[in-house]
Amino acid sequence: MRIAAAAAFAALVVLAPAPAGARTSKSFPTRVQVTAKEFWYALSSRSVKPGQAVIEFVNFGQDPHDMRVQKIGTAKVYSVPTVQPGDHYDLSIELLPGRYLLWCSIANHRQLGMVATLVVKPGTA
Ligand SMILES: [Cu+2]
Repeated sequence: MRIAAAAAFAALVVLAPAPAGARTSKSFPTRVQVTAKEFWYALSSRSVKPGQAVIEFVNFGQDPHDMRVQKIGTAKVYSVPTVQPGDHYDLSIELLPGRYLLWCSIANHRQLGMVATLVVKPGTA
């Protein structure tokens, strides 16, 4: 009886539907963490592979910060809204091969150093 129940449970687990929004398969989104502080950005990886990614923006500073993300040579700009100190925000993004510029759009933070480059290239972990 217990074995049968365990088997039934295992079957349920196997048959459980994928979470809503999950893509077809095996590939999990790449995660990159951007740490923001006065006045710089630090990236957990300087280069990542193309594809679906989550850029986790974390404000370790004492002032509010935000982030703009733009693939160099293209017009589209992704936005992380203003994040308060100690808070974070996950930006889902489809990364294409190339270079992305990241910067804070608040006041003159970009000029003060809150800018970074993320390289996206095939073959990167
Ligand atoms: Cu800022």
